[in-house]
Formats: sequence, structure tokens, C-alpha cells
Amino acid sequence: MAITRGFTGKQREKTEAERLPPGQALTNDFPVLSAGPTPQVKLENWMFTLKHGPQVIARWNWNEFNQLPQSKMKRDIHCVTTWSKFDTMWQGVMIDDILAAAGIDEATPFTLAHSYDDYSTNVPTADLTGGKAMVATLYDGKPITPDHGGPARLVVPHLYFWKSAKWINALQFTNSDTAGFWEERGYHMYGDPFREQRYSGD
Ligand SMILES: Nc1nc2c(c(=O)[nH]1)N[C@H]1C(S)=C(S)[C@@H](COP(=O)(O)O)O[C@H]1N2
Ligand SMILES: [Mo]
Repeated sequence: MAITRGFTGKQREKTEAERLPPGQALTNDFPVLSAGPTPQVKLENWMFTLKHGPQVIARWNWNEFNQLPQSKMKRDIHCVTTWSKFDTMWQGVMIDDILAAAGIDEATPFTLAHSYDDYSTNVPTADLTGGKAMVATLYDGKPITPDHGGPARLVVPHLYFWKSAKWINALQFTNSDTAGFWEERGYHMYGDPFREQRYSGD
């Protein structure tokens, strides 16, 4: 009996036009966008915490965190201010590996990322897992510069870049979708660039 394999073959690469979301323009620079001043976080003071609501589940210092499995991601990024940048190179720890290290099989449906500058942003947990997001410590093979979120930043490239919290210090699992810094100020709760979800109501 013949078995129909369907479209399991290698997919055609997307063209540049297909990779650029509506309303975006390509840039080769790497603009810096921060709501406030760049916090100076010393590696010896750096801590990354996993929380469920107010409860601490796990915590790593810099050396402990860097012993977690390392992965690389090459991805296009899209800022809501309309620039996109293709093929950015990140290295760090996938959220999947952070959850595994903490022994979490099933987190709550929503997550709030928190940062050293008191920034926060919400992302559905399913958008952080399954190889979609990481806490990055290297950009282009070098430590992430302070302006771009070093020592470590969240990278969730398939959502607008404001979801990629710079200077991250915690992921907090929440039962309900809780607005972060920009979401409280009118930006979209989800932020899919290909659906142009810039502002609440889009
Ligand atoms: N902690 C923190 N993370 C942040 C921001 C911020 O102000 N504070 N700005 C966001 C916005 S709006 C964007 S577009 C990207 C910009 O990252 P970049 O400066 O590396 O380009 O970081 C996001 N992450
Ligand atoms: Mo942004």
C-alpha cells in the first residue's frame, strides 16, 4: 500500500519580502530602545529567579546560570517603532532548558518577565517554550553590551521586540494574563508583528 507522505519535504526558504512584517522597514544597524537609563548590573550581583506568583521556584547566580545547556538562535527581530533586522545571532539558555533545570513540567499559561530597570512584559508561556525563546547572554558571539540588555536579556523574536526584556532578572508564572510596562501604556497584550498587533485593539 502506498503511503502518502504529504508535504514533509524541505520547505522553500522565505523571500526577504515574506520575512518583513507589514509596516516594517529593514535596517542593518542595531538601534537601542530603552524606556529609561541603562542599569549597570555587575556579574557578581546578577541573579535570575523563577517565580510562581510571589513564590520563588528556582534561582541561579551568573556562574550557575552559565552552566545550564547553551543554545544558539539566528532570528529576525521586529521593533514596534517599525525597524526590523534579519538574521540576528543570539546565544544563551532556552526557556525549555531553564524549566527543565527547575523541574517544571507544566507552568501556568502566562508569564511576566521582569528586569533590573523595573521593566516588565507579558508573554504567554507557550510562546516562550518549544524552542521559541531564550535568555541570551551573547549577541553575535560576544557578551551582550549593556545598552542591548547585558548581562542577559530575554529574546522572543517572533513577537515585537518590546517583549524581549533587556536586563532580565526574573520570569514569573501567572495564572492570568497580566499587562507589563508597555502593555499598561496601550501596547498590545500579545504583539504579533505579522498581524500588526502594535496597540491594544489592533
Ligand atoms: N528592561 C527593558 N527591556 C526592554 C526595553 C526597556 O526599556 N527595558 N525596551 C524594549 C523595546 S521597546 C525594544 S524595541 C527592545 C530594544 O532592544 P535593543 O535596545 O537591544 O534594540 O528592548 C525591549 N526591552
Ligand atoms: Mo520597541
